[in-house]
Amino acid sequence: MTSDTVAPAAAASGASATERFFADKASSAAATPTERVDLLAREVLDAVHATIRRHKVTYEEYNALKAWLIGVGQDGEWPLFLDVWVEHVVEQVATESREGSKGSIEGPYYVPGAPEPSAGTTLPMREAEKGTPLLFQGQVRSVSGEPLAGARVEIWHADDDGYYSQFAPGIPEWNLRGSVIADEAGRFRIHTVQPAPYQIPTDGSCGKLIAAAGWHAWRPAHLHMKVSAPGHHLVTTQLYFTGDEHVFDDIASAVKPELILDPRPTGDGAGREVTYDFVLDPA
Ligand code: MBD
Ligand code: FE
Repeated sequence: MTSDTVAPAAAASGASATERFFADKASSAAATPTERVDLLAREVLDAVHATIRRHKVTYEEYNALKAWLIGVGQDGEWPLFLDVWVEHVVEQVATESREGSKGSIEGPYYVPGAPEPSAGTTLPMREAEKGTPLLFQGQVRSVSGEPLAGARVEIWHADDDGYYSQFAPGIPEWNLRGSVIADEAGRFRIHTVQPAPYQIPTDGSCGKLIAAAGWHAWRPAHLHMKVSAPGHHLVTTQLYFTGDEHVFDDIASAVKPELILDPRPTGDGAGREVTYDFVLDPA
């Protein structure tokens, strides 16, 4: 990724997520058994057919759908579409028997292999990174209460303009991304900046759907996290901020009450700090 000065273009973020998906995850698709594909494909199609009958869908509407579906692929926005409107239910089903910390969707903008921050536990950021400084700290424990020494806390989030590094142009490669190792007591401290509320790209096909349906494109400001330790289930989650206009009105339906932070001003008044502990289920 070049670090030029082009203004970030939102639709490019959706398309970059397609390349990212193929690089990391697409290969796992081949293993789905025939009976399972038959069952799931038939039920989804049955639901589509039932909707067409119930609402007497016209040829005009059918062709509008066709054009839109073709456009989603052309724009590279399938990962964006699926993660915004479908993933939250997959996440709910995948984690329903967990006792530890609540998870949330991964979304399209995770990149594996973020560096362990060199400047102590300050995330990589630009010299004049905009936004309120935020100290995020806590402890990683097992459901049994035992601290998990050396747990890995991965974090990635948007900048103060709502853009993610590696998905919007002009941002240094690992900006606001890091992988922090907890200490002997399972504790971690991460210095970053408060992310801004995030508007999903409005200039591609997902934006067209939002406009055509009269919806809004906003997600509340959020920190993405992956927390892991040997012998435990990895937790993928997101943390939000109390008072955010969209905290109960997330376009991606990915907020849970347990995931809302309430940071307080730091002693010097320059920033905010918050403590949040993670609890991992044994594998
Ligand atoms: C995001 O930043 C995000 O977290 C999700 C789930 C979808 C689109 C953009
Ligand atoms: Fe996000």
